[in-house]
Amino acid sequence: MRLLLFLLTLLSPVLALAGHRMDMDSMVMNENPVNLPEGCPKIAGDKTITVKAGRKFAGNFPGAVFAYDQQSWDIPPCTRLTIRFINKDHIRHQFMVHGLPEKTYPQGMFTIEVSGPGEESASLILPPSKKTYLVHCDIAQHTEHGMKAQLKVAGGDRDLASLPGLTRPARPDTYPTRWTVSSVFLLLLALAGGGLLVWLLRWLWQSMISE
Ligand SMILES: [Cu+2]
Repeated sequence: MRLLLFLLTLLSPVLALAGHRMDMDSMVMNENPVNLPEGCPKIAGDKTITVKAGRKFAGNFPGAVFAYDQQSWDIPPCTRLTIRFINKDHIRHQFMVHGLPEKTYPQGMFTIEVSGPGEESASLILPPSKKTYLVHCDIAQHTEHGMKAQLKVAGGDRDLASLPGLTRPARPDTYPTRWTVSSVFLLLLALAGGGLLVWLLRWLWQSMISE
């Protein structure tokens, strides 16, 4: 028994370290540094980008809570792109790309996820044609709150909407007045009330000066 306790004491720093490693856990889905997407005769080149994610990058954008440190990247076709994804927050964030060719990327997706703070790197080979891919964090409400970007290949085929600091929302956030029977009634009531008040004040004023 004593020997066991002694061994456990010796092992405790190792166990603590192992626990710490589990704190910062990360996940990569559909990494692809080798398979050429259809239409790419060879890997055109290698490129690495560093993407930071967290609350602190939302500061410049009104209404945003989370953001990446950059909202748009433009990469040549058939490039092997390595993404170094750094999560600065103490919660989970993702770098998720959509719309990739499904033959090479199941469900057209590529994802790096980090429960932060921490970082993870992974590579993918980009397709050959001019297209804009959606990049976002799929954790509930993170996209709506600003964690949205675009990855353009060969200049892209468009700009996505609602990119913090870059593009306008697809649907403007307006609050039009809807006229219903009850809203018209309330408006008339308010007008009548206002008229009554003015009449009452005039009556009071006149009765005061006539005294
Ligand atoms: Cu997130």
